[in-house]
Amino acid sequence: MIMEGPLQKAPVGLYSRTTLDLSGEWQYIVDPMQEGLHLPRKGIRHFADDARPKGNRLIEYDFNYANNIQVPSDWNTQVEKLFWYEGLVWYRRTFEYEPNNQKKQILYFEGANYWKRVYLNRTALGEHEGGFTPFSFDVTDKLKSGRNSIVVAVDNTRRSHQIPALKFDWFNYGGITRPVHVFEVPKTYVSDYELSLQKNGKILATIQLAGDKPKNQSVDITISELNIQTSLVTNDEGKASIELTPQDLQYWSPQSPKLYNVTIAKNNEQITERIGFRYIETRGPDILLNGEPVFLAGISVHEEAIGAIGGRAMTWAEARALLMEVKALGANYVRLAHYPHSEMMTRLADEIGLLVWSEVPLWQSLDFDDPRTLQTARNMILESIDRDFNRASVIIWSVANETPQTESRLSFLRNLIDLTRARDPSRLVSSALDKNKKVGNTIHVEDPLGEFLDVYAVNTYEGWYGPRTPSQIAEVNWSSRYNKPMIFSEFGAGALKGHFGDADQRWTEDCQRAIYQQTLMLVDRTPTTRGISPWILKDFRSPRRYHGLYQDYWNRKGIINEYGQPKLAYEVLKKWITNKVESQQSKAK
Ligand code: GCB
Repeated sequence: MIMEGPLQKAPVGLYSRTTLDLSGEWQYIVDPMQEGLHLPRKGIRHFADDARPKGNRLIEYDFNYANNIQVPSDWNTQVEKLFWYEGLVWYRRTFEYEPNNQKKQILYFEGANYWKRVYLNRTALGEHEGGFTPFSFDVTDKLKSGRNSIVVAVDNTRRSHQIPALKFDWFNYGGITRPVHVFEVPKTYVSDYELSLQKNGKILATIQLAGDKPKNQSVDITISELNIQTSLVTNDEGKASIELTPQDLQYWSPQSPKLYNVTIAKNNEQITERIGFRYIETRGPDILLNGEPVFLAGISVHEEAIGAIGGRAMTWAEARALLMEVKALGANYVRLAHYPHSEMMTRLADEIGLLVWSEVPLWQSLDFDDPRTLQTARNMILESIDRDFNRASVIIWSVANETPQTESRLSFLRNLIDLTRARDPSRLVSSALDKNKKVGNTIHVEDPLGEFLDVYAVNTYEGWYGPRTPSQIAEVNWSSRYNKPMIFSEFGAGALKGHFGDADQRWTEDCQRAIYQQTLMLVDRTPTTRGISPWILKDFRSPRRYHGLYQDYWNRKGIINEYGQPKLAYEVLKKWITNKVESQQSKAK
């Protein structure tokens, strides 16, 4: 059922606003029969209504007697009996609030997996689909003075028209996995601002106002360190744009992740945040960062905390721990696989200097013929771009991973690529391709999707999934019909930490190391390679990894295990990446 709801494009700049953070204890009710979604009917009232029963009416649920759960959280790693649960769970939280009636109030979710319906004070606000992007509601006039109650129905059931669909190789953590906030903005407010460096060295700045009177308003942009202070006036659409000419701009790069304080201000609102400026483009097989060729040397990372439990809820400390592991390899790049990671991750990447590949969870087989799937994919990429447009670290939008080469998939992804480019011409578009043609020992990239990408990526598991032994990777070569940059977006092998043996013996650290050694030589002899992000930093939970001895529902392709302990392949990769990044820097000098 589609609810009518004031689902808004989430205002950007969350981390620069003062918010009431609703993290903490919520109550939850597990609803495997989906009873709570039914409209009120005799005897049962739907769970959005958390009022006390009147008279002798039978109500067979009560949030006040429900167990507590932390938000942000996934329910799987917090509640033992919900470890494997996929279905509907109701969350409730009450809080005191005094709305300022001169302002608008926004209820903002950083992310919850997968489908949600949100109620405030017993009124349905709307629904949202997709597990990894923010969504928000204008709750002005709906928030009361005093006690308020939010109820969220969250359902992580896998369905064929969803993204991802029925199968994927990571854990389907359900719940309100990212923080929830209430904040206030003026009646006319800054809903978006975007600053990006152009090839001509100027910064294109666009500001969008929304609310009551967005037209003909004066807004200021200040970047003191660059001697920029300017006033603009919004047009009939509430928008104002300008090209700024910075003096002595220090470009953002992984070696020098310079961020500037940028202030956007209008009469009754001021937002300050830190933004870096860099320019990314391709030329033939090269990727150029600020006009200089760059090799993207890094690794793939799932958003799962280091430690025995794993889990999806990310704290700053957990996010930092993951990205510092990437930095410790000497890397300048990270592939945030296979879905938009939390905003903390991209903000940290800005701060510590990592170029980012950001992806939407279009993974292998989806229902490319279902118009609902396309609509969801379009929303996901837009929500992702809206959130991260100002992150200098993000240079690539990846629209899909290993999708089958069919007609319907091609037109689906072309639609998505066109949308991505139209929305954000300042970044590169890529995808990890699948099923490349093998002729003898040569693997040839012919996927027609490659024609529509700026950078194409391939995943290769020679030595692991194929019949070859690690040493036989030496026979393999890659070629392509595209004169574009190529990234080896995945390669690797499963190894159980502490299990040693022969290089040909599966699950040993020795075998994983041999596959890394051989595949890195393959990377070196493939002339158009401009990046690597082997699979993967850390062992991660996956329901598809059944082997009782070696896996126990963990994908063991990490170069560190779940506790962060390195396997033998770690040093091989670290050495390769460090040399690559250092030789690139010395060439640039
Ligand atoms: C792949 C997928 C990735 C899997 C990996 C594996 O090709 O892109 O999501 O986890 O292989 O371990 O099989």
